[in-house]
Amino acid sequence: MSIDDEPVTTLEDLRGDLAGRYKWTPTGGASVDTAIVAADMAALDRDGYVIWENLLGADECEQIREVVGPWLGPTGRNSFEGRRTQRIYSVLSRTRACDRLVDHPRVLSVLDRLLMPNYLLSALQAINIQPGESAQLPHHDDGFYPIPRPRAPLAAATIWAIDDFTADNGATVLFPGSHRWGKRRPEPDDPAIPVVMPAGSCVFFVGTLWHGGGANTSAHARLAVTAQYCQPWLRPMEAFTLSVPRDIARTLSDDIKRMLGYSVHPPFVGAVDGLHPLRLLDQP
Ligand SMILES: O=C(O)CCC(=O)C(=O)O
Repeated sequence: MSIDDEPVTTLEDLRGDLAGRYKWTPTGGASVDTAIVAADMAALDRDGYVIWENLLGADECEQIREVVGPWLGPTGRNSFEGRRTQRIYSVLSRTRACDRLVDHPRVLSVLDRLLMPNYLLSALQAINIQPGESAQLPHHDDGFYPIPRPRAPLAAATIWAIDDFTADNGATVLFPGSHRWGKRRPEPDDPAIPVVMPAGSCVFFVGTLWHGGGANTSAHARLAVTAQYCQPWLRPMEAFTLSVPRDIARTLSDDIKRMLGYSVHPPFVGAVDGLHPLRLLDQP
C-alpha cells in the first residue's frame, strides 16, 4: 500500500475503532494565535526552518544547565555522536526540567499542522559540543526511514540553545531550502548558515532539512537540548514507553503522555493487548 492509498480507517466496520474519543484531541498548540502559526508555516515551507528567539528565560536555561551538568560524562562513541560531544539520552526519565521544551505551545502549533494527530516524541537529548569538536556529518533527521526523497517530512526537530549559539561554538548549521532536495547531498558550495541565537531560543526544522552540529573552535562548550518528533505510524528513535517508568508517565502533561506513545494512530497502531494504552496509566 502506498501512503496515498485510502486509509483503512474508512472501512465501514472500523468506524467505532478503539482510538474512540482519543482520535484527535486539541493540543497546547491551539493556544497560539493562528496568524503567528501561519507565518511559521510559511517560513517552514519556504526555508525548511524557523527560529524563535528567547522562548525561555535565563533562569530556565540555568536550571537546565544545573540539572544536566552532573550527567555530562563520556564523549560520543562515533563521529556522528561526536568524539568531543557529550550526549544525554532518555532525558524524560531523569528530570522534569525539559518538559516545557517538549510540549511548548509554539512547537505543538506547527507540529499540529505538519504531522498527523497523535504524532510522537522520537528523541529528547542534551547535546554538549566541547571545544575542539569538528563539524558533524550533514544529515536530515528522517533519513533513517527508508522512503525516497523528495517527499513530505516524516519528522521534525527542535534544537534549543541553552548556551548562546555563536558562529564559532558549534551552533547548528542548516542548508536553507534543502528540505526540497531529491536524492542529492550537500556539496561544499551549497549555502549553509550557522543558527546564531541567544540562549533560550529554539530552531525548529522539518525532518527533510539537511543540517549538522557545527565545529566548536571557541574556548567554551555549547549546550543544547533537542526534541524530535515523528509521524504516529513510525517507530520513534527512543523507545520512551520502555525507558520512562509508568509512575513518571502518570505525572506528565496530556500532550507529553500522548507523544510518549500513550495514544493510538487509528484504528489500532499502538494498541496494548487490544486496548488503548492510556488504560495502563489508570492501573496501579
Ligand atoms: O547539536 C546540534 O547542533 C545538531 C545535532 C544533530 O543534528 C543530531 O545529532 O542529529
